[in-house]
Amino acid sequence: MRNLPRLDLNVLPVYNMGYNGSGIRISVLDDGIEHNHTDLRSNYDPEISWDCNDNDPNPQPRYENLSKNSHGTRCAGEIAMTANNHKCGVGVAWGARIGGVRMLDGRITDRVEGEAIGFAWDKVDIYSASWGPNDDGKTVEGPGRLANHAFERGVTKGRGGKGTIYVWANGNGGGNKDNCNCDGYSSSIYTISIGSASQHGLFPWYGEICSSTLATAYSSGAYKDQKIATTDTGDSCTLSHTGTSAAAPLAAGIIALALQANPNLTWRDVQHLIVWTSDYAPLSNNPGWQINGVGLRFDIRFGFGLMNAAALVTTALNWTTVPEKFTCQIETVVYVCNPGRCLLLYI
Ligand SMILES: [Ca+2]
Ligand SMILES: [Ca+2]
Ligand SMILES: [Ca+2]
Repeated sequence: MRNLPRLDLNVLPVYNMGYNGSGIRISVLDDGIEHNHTDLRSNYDPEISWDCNDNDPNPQPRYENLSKNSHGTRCAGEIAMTANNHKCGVGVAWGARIGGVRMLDGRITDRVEGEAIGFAWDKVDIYSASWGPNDDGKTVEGPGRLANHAFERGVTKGRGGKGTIYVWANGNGGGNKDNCNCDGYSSSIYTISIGSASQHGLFPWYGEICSSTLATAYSSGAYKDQKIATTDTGDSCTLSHTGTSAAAPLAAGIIALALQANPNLTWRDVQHLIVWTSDYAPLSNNPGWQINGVGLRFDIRFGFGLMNAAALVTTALNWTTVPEKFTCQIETVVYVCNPGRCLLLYI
């Protein structure tokens, strides 16, 4: 393990401060959740769970074979595995309530997305989503009318008006030169777009670049690098959860710790806090970091750096709420010039 950067998201100091996500409700929008899993069942929250694919209240995954449709169960475990029960591991927010919406195991329409993104919006604090448009390097797609409506309702009315938090994986299409700027879910202002870093603090082969990447969490990297340990279907455990799919739920768990510490945080506060407290240092071996206008380091692969739970929670405890979102519109000015004379057009 020599020469490795700091290999954690700095959550242990937060547990010592007494926070474990208790009281926070998180919903994983995915291919289902094995809610009777030994390491999930005590934190499972049926009120915020639903099956959009079969239109019933039970989001249990479909068992065609055990490894298929395990994605949602794996993501849920990272967030809220039970502590000290000799099973699998410990979720980042092991005291939080975890639910799931089964929505990826069928035809994915705007109706399904809108239903999932808005399911139990008056109860859910954080949604975690690790999906998006095809990662083929040639798809430009974003939320449709119903999905957008659900996002907007979440940030304006969710959490008693403070705004629901949407955590989004920024994609695994790096091998196809896919770019998350073309993914309207991860680049939405309403979502917190999370990239990944390998155990060596390097940008993984599957990672996507885009300006909307807000921060980074650890995940798989090159062939021999470690992957993420979590719950798996069939009441089992895995050591091989991979991709940005595995990074975003870690971020969702960290945010749950901050929401418990300071329940007054708005959806915009959470974004600002991540910007100010994420770490450049563990990822500094990657070339390409820039310094932005307020002096923070930023990179289109890692956003503002590796998430730091202790820094996030400590800063959240003494935080002044940022102003509400406002929209600026500027007029585009075009000069049309002929020899000797220019016309000014406002568009
Ligand atoms: Ca079902
Ligand atoms: Ca456990
Ligand atoms: Ca993508």
